[in-house]
Amino acid sequence: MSLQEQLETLEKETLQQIDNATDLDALNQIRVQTLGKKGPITEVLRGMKDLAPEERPKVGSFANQVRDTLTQQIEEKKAVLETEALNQALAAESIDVTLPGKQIPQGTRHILNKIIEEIEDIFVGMGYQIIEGSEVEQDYYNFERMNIPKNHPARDMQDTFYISDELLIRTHTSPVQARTMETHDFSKGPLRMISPGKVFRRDTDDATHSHQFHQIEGLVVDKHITMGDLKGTLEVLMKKMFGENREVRLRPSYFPFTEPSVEADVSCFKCGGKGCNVCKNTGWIEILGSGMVHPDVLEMSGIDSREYTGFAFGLGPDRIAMLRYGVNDIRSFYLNDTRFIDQFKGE
Ligand code: FA5
Repeated sequence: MSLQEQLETLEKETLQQIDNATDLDALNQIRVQTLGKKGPITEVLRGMKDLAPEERPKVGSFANQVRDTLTQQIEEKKAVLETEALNQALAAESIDVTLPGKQIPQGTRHILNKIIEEIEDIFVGMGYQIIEGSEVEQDYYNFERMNIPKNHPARDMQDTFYISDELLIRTHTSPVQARTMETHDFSKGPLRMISPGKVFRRDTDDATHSHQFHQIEGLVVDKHITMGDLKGTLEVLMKKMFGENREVRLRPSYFPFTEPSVEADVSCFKCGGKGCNVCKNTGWIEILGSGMVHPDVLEMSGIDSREYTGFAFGLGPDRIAMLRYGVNDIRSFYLNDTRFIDQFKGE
């Protein structure tokens, strides 16, 4: 068989093989076998040296033509196979947009944080500053500056966790009173602040007591501050929290750092004062402790108690949340059970 005939046969057979190739691997193999360095075309071109000189250009150009045809056919077939492979992959990965999506669980703000923020907003609207106190506090600020010296019986009600003899985790937010009073510059205006935060006590946990809970301290000091200012302020707070018809009642009480001291009650938001299970049939709900800042507390902070007076209060947002949402166990707030927390998502 002449070289020319060999090439013609090769072309025919290879075109057939290309046509039959069903995947890219097979096609690549044909390419390497036919057009590669050890392939038949290279072989033919090598054998040209044995041809008569006048035959060489003819056979040479024919060999090149065959190589070009095969290369082009392989490229075209490759494009076809690639498109097929892509279509197959797309079909296999097709997405059913009508299937329901995967729900990614979304967190929510804790209801206690929401209550605290709501109370903060009310007081910011009345020109109060929000002060952040420290959960680790000195015995001196937590007790002594609040008129509760060492061995004072009032310490019994607020036992806590001590870090050292002089350092403890605070039992109430009242030490923030002393800290803000001693730094406030009265030439810039009255002192009006609230301070929310965590407090800790050696209380036995039950439905209404937790060893860790929240308080919001409130303090106003200026010239001519009276109990009337205290009552009016608490009324604004209660009406905003529990509805416009709420009334506030003050009852005598005792705190070492206020004189006089009062417990503030709000008229029951459920029965309006007639008596029900929320107010234990009294018509009133006890909401916070407060009073006029004791002159000794003012003096210990370097404030002249003959010129300045003030009121202070401390409320428990945990108890307010319990009342408002009918939660009957304070411990539910601290269990990290998302089924409980999620109930307040819309609030
Ligand atoms: C005080 O802690 C005073 N520092 C409040 C105060 C501030 C009075 C400024 C006068 C002037 P008392 O111990 O009553 O007071 O606590 C205040 C509020 O904290 C209570 O009304 C209650 O709502 C909440 N509370 C007290 N103990 C617990 C507890 N174990 N668990 C949950 N809430 C509590």
